[in-house]
Amino acid sequence: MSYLRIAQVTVFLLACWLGAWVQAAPPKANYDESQVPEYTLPDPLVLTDGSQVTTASVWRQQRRPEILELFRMHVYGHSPEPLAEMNFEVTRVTPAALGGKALRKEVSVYFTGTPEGPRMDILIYLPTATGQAGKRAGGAAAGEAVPLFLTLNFRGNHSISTDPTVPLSTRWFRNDEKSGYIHHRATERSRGCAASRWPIEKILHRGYGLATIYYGDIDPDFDDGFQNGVHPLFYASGQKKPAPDAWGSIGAWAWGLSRALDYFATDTAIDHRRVAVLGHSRLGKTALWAGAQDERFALVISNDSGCGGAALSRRRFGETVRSINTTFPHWFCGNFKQFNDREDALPVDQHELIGLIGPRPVYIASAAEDRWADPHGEFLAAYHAGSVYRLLGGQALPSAVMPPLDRPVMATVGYHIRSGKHDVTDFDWQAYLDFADMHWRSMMVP
Ligand code: GTR
Repeated sequence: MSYLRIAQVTVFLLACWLGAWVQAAPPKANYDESQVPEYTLPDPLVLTDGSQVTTASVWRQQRRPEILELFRMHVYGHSPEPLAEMNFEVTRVTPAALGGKALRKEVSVYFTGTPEGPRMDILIYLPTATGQAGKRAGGAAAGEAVPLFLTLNFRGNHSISTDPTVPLSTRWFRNDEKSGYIHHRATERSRGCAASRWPIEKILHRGYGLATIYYGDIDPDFDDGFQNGVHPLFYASGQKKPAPDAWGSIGAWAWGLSRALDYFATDTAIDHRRVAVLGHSRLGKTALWAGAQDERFALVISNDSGCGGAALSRRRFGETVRSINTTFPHWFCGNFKQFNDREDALPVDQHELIGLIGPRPVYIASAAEDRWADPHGEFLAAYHAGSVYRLLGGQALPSAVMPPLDRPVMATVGYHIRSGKHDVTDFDWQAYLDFADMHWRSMMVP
């Protein structure tokens, strides 16, 4: 072959490769507010038959179930009831953990009723009478059942503090050599690697407990066609994967949060009527979905949850429905993929997810540098959930204009945009503790 011929073939192959690459590459994310398309949000207070919802009872009996079903059918999928055999085992109680400040409980939830089957491990810290006596704002005083924050974690229960006696998780993890996750397993070096996100002592000091579960206990976060985690427990004979309108991973993680609540209802040391469900990022999406479905969650907090969480899908700012469905095909239900590049065809938008939580307190937090999550879209969803809150006697966000940086606004709906990046910081926690105090003070046992 002549050099000319070789050069021609090379150019041709390069052009083919480039063409294929351009086709496969997702469109560039939009970060320009002026490029946000015109859109019309579905009205949470209009029934599908077009009639207006003007009373709380029509909301409760008709519109709320309608919206919930739309989210189940098109976004997160339907989740099953837990198996009747499910049970709990308190595997260890440590009365003076964290230098005496906490009572620590470890609880296993056996989804099929036996330790051999799939299980999730809940790590619980409750303030002790000796360490944390005295009157606190919204949290428990000595001897009372303790209200708590329930939060899934990304890196194993052992990652939230340097407490050396928390067992190292033996589950699958995403590799991260720097933090000590090697060959998909946690090593001792990973202990406490996420501690900056978990101000345990501050939480205890305010009279609240903290409960956490590694989200991979419920469903490992990678796309394996739903062969591991809890999904296969519910397959009919011969079934290989969930139906297009059945739960994906977010649905499963949210389901796990409800199973933790099932346990709390059996533990007299915990005030299960005051459980705040809180999550960051994909787990913020999960917290919102858990709170929307399960009305036993008394308060819901979304930290930087973005697309498929608090952010309005129709804005297509930062992460879009197509990009999330492409990178994480296992998070939502199969049907959600029909809305790639068709956000306007969605029968719901995320302000209605927040509306489903009403009239219970909900807090949406953004971070200024977290543009991928569309802070403005998160704020607007919280704002537009306001009509539902007002109908139900709650207080909506007062203004359609975002508050200044680092200035939390707290009504029944709360919101802040803090400076900095995608993360959970002490500033965020300070706001969440204040928000819980504000709403739960009145519920304190006199
Ligand atoms: C990103 C994803 C976001 C968010 C985040 C996280 O890669 O695009 O939707 O969930 O991960 O969970 O950390």
